[in-house]
Amino acid sequence: MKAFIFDLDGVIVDTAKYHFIAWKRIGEKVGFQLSHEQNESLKGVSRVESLERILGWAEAKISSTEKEALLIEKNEDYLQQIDAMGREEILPGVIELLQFAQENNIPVALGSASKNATRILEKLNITSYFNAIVDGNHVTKSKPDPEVFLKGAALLNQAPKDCIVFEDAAAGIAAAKAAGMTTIGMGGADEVKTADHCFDTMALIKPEFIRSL
Ligand code: B16
Ligand code: MG
Repeated sequence: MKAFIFDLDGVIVDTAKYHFIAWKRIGEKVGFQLSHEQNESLKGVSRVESLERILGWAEAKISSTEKEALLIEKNEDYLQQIDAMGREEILPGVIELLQFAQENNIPVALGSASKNATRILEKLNITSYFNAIVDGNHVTKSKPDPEVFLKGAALLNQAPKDCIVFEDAAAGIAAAKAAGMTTIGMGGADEVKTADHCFDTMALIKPEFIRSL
């Protein structure tokens, strides 16, 4: 069977709501109200690029020192919320699919844009399910560039065509497609409808479906 590559935010756990709270506060600092739709478009986008987009929407011109300070402030705020998170926040069906992979010797990698990925996996106590971790600290180009997923496949010693990527964001689906991988869009948002297959939750993914791939 093929290898699995999991995105983190929006696939394993819904951290988008915490990013939203933290980015909203940063937006307010430059006199801007970040909308829910705008936050949706930041999914899978790196921290630095997210700030650039918010400053663009706000038409705010600030120095690189001020940008650096806002990035630190955003991350501290975000981490404070993440640290209060528990295993009950793992999305439905995730543990079952990770266990299925383990029982069937399917190699599993993480392919996330987040620089906080290892901290989040530790917090959720699921690090041991992953044979390889590629996150925002290991890539130079963010999604929709395929780098994060190609690195994951390489670490698993798998050909890209033999990898199945679980993603919740348009940028992530585009990245996985560019890598030549099978894509599974999670969460039911319109932006992931371009994926090869779509599921509202992982609890709906049955072993027969995985075997059919
Ligand atoms: P951090 P993913 C992405 O994670 C998030 O979707 C995106 O909203 C966030 O800006 C990015 O990680 C960077 O996160 O600030 O923790 O480095 O969906 O690729 O797992
Ligand atoms: Mg995501």
